[in-house]
Amino acid sequence: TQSTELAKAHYTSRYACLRPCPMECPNQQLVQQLGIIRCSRELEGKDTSALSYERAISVLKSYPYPLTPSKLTEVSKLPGIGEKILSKITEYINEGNIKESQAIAGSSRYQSLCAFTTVYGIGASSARKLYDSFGLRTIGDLTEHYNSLPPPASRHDGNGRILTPAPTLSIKDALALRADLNETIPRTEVDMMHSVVVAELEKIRPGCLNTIVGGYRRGKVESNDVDIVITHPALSSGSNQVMGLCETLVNRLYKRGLVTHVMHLSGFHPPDALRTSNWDTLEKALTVFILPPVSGSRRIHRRLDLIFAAPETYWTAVTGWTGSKMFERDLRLWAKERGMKFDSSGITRRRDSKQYFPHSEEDVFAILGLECIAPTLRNA
Ligand code: TTP
Ligand code: MN
Ligand code: MN
Ligand code: MN
Repeated sequence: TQSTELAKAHYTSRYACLRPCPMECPNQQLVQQLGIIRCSRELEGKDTSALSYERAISVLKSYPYPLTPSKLTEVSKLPGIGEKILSKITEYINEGNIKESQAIAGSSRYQSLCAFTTVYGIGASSARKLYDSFGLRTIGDLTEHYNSLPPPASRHDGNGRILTPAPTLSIKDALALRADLNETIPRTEVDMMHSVVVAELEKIRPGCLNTIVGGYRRGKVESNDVDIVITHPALSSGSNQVMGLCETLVNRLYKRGLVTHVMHLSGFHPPDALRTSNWDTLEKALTVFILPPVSGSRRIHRRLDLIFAAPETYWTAVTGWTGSKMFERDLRLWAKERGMKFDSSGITRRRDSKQYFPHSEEDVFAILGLECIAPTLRNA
């Protein structure tokens, strides 16, 4: 049904979804230094500049050779490498470091804003406000500040209904759990968390299919959270059963003491609650999870994201939640430029709203006219 001519993947592609990119690249140091500038632009609300850096960094991450002076001409022709970023790359090649990156990393404002955004729920603009308007500088200052505020006790929607039995994660809670939530999760523990969740799911609704997605699927040795996409072959998109399943599972995990907080449960929050554009319409729960106690071992709170899809959109959900963020951004852009709409909740042809129901991840790429890139090479 699809044209057999698939766009070929290559490191010079303008689209991240056509650039094979391993987890670690040959120019990791340069990428790290440019990352400091990107991060600073984002913290200062300079979103356009942050995005240019993000794009350039993504292109460099896919560049398969160690950078040397003789490679500069080729690098200057790569997509997204403008004059400004090229001068930083040149500086790095000649000097071994970038002055601006070092200045930023050493500035106390950058250090404070970075520290503030390690608290779940504090983004760049909140961080700036805490720094500029409240004069806060350290995590200690933050703790004092939030302890002096009345507790935000809004567990009800506008109609007085309880949102969920599990409490949401207030900034105060997030501060208390900061050490836990900032600790990365080794693959063996991701596997354990997955087994526990799937065992509970099986008790509610046997026969579900699921995939661990996100950074884990891209090969990350240590993840920041666990993302699982779930479907059931017998649930169709017309019914509300998938949504029911999301809530039932989360409530069960909460009652067992496995989920301690629920930051978002689809259907009860407006879609823009995540403050991300292009977000999908899938049912999902963003939670804090803790493994059952094992005698003698410390229990660490972990972030767990559960995403529920109807069987028809399972493979778009898996593709859309595998990432990376830039890979996903360019999948959407690529699709849009070809008259299609892609997100985790499906593929639609714009002209006649025709929907596609891929039978595999390869099928997702084929429908979009793309060569399929292995998940471990989607780190652009
Ligand atoms: P995350 O769990 O935020 O990121 P990650 O799994 O890639 O890495 P880690 O958790 O270790 O930090 O997001 C999961 C996937 O969801 C991500 O890989 C792509 C998709 N996603 C987007 O497309 N856009 C976004 O803004 C976010 C937050 C996620
Ligand atoms: Mn150029
Ligand atoms: Mn993740
Ligand atoms: Mn996640």
